[in-house]
Amino acid sequence: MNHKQYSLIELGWKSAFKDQLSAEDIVKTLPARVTMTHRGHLVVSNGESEHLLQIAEKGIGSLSVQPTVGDWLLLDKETLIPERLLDRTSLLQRMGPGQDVKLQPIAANIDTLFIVSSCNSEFNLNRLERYICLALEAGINFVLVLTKADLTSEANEYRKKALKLFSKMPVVTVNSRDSKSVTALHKWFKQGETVVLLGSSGVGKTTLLNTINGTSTEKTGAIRETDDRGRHTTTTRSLHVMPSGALLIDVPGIRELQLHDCHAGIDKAFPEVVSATQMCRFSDCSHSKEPGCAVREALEDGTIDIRRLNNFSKLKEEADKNMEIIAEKKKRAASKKKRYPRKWRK
Ligand SMILES: Nc1nc2c(ncn2[C@@H]2O[C@H](COP(=O)(O)OP(=O)(O)OP(=O)(O)O)[C@@H](O)[C@H]2O)c(=O)[nH]1
Ligand SMILES: [Mg+2]
Ligand SMILES: [Zn+2]
Repeated sequence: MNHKQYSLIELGWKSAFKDQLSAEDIVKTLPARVTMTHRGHLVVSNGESEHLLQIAEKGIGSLSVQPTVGDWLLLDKETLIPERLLDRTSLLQRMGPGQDVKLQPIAANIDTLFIVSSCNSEFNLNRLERYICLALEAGINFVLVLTKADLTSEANEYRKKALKLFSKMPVVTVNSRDSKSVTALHKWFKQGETVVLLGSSGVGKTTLLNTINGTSTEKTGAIRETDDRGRHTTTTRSLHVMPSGALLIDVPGIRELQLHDCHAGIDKAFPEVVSATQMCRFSDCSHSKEPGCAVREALEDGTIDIRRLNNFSKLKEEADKNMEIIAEKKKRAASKKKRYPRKWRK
């Protein structure tokens, strides 16, 4: 984060957090926001100073959940050890990559999600729908930012395709390197409000951050010309105070956004598919051969698009599978916790 001094309010402190403090908390603890996360450690700030917190053992000490960028922690005034994680106003999470698949927080206490994609071969409707499901599940405002509009004559075509995905989603095309072009995003940058940038590597998240911030402090990286893929230049999650007073979170490019058990978000993202499935004669209709299938009818009359139907089914299956994994992990964690108490070290 920039090395200026800030008030808690400038870091996004709101009554929703303050209301969680008891009289004893006010005397004994300091609220601090997680401004950076990197494998084994976190950086927290109370506006006046920053502290590095290392995770001593694999786990979260006396905190029952893993903190992420944007979280508010109460630190012991004397030792600066985190005592409590304040309830979040919102949380973006996904199923983490790798073999040991588990629920992974991405960012907390977010007001607006900028889904960042580019006007090139990176643009993918199925992938964008994943981000929409995630935002709807988390109950946060979201905007699609299509970058690299300066590198194509077809920016408007990309925009039109994206507008069909979700009727209430604003779609803005920009050149992330140009501050004038980026002014179209300013209306979402309100003082004390937190905006997070999510998208694949190389779409220009850090470039946007630098342009909005009017600096070039954060490292950006060239993409491969052959397939428009980035090189995973950003490796930490970090929160920055913008000149407008808004807080902007940059995260490393996401390789594959695996949805967690977000059935409600998926249903909201595909309203036309859900309403057709509810009209099928049989409640367990597989939409293949059954008589009275409203989904097949809707496909024929064009109310439903086959790509969207297929993506909906795929995401639902994924959410089902991950729901089971999450339940299983919870059970195992509950029994493990009793045996290995976890500790923080300063
Ligand atoms: N012409 C043009 N180039 C852009 C635009 N946005 C980003 N770039 C370039 O694309 C490359 C990747 O940008 P980054 O900002 O590093 O991408 P990122 O999304 O932060 O990538 P990761 O950190 O790997 O997730 C850089 O060379 C940028 O200069 C844009 O709107 N127009
Ligand atoms: Mg980056
Ligand atoms: Zn059916």
